[in-house]
Amino acid sequence: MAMKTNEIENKSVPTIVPVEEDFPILKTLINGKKLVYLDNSATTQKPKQVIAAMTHFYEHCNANVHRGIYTLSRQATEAYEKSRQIIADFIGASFDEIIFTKGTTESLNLLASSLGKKLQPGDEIVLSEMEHHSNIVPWQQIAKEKKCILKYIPLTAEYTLDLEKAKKIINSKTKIVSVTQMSNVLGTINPITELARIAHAVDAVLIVDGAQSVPHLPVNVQELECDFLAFSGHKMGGPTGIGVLYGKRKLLENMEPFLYGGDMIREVSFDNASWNELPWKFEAGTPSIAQAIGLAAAVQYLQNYGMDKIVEHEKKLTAYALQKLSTIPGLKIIGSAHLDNRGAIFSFTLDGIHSHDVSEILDREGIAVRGGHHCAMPLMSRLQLPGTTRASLYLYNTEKDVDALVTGLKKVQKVFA
Ligand code: C6P
Repeated sequence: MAMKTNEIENKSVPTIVPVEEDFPILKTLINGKKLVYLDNSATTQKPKQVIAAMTHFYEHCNANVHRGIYTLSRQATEAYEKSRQIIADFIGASFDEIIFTKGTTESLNLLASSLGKKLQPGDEIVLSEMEHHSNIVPWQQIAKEKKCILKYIPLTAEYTLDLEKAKKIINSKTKIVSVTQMSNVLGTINPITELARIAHAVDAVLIVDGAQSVPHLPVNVQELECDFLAFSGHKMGGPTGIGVLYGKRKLLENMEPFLYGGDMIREVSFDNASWNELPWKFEAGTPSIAQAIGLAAAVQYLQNYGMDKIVEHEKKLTAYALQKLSTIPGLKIIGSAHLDNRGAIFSFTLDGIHSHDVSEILDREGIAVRGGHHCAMPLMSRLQLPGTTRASLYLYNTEKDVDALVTGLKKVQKVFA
């Protein structure tokens, strides 16, 4: 028998301990070894609750949204829009300030395209040296098109942002400041509220790339004082193909749409069109409906577990991992040693061994890590590194996983000895 749509979002189960039980894939054998999944910055594994919410949607409620008058379409619309409210509440935003996109990349492209329309020659856009390509390339393109100037906040020797330099770089010509809240390479957590105040003092907008922070930290857009926040569902236990752009209502109201087509319009004639209200003005075409429902289930899963508990768990693991990794001769951590301003992302180099070789040999042990430039080539060139090996942890990782990594790295060193 079909469930009512509102049961989709409400049926998420209280946390089962240990949390690993919720993630079926973690039982998988890779090369005969139990999977040790340490590539959570790339994407996270999905709890049963998310898989069940999406299966339930497809089995009982699948229809297009905002179009049909029939029951199934109304149920799909209700579930989709309820998901938006769950996500809005999660980050302290309002319903109409949450735009569903494909992910962080699309959210940032939306901003570059839409805010870019209003830029004038000579206007300045300020980024940081630790940005992912998604928060560099769209701005480079707009800067070229509009003859604007790109500037970068440099790093300190501690792999944090140099705020004193930021205060000088951000000036009356600055229109946009766009920075990551947590670096996907260094793990550094940036002082967003301080940057927001610096940006607002010169009437610039502050955009936050939350791809790595929203899954791991309690994030509240009011407390951050940011104007926009971009993040991806798949990095927080949700499915791929869904992400979020939060924007302050007043700013979104004054922005032009990014994509044009069905659903984002109010009226269309042969010569002209007018736009739908927020948030649908920015959602052209059939959206990722099941994915939005899956993301809401992921948010509920994280809320049930507790974002504070995630912070606490990852802090303990970070202290443990930093200590254990420091026992490996020839291993250099590329990131801060201070627990206060870093997440559970560990980039490192191993003397004389390429990061791709490290990843490949670890894979033989069932350990998944990422090697290379991590889509942050400018940062790598700034650090004068060809790449790093990166282990990134999440709520289901344990000290045992860190031990497996350390044992695996010692094996890598033996292969190259
Ligand atoms: N970083 C990593 O392995 P998408 O691909 O749109 O979901 O997210 C892009 C993105 C934007 N900003 C930051 C800080 C990111 O870390 C990412 C994704 C992955 O580090 C894949 S390259």
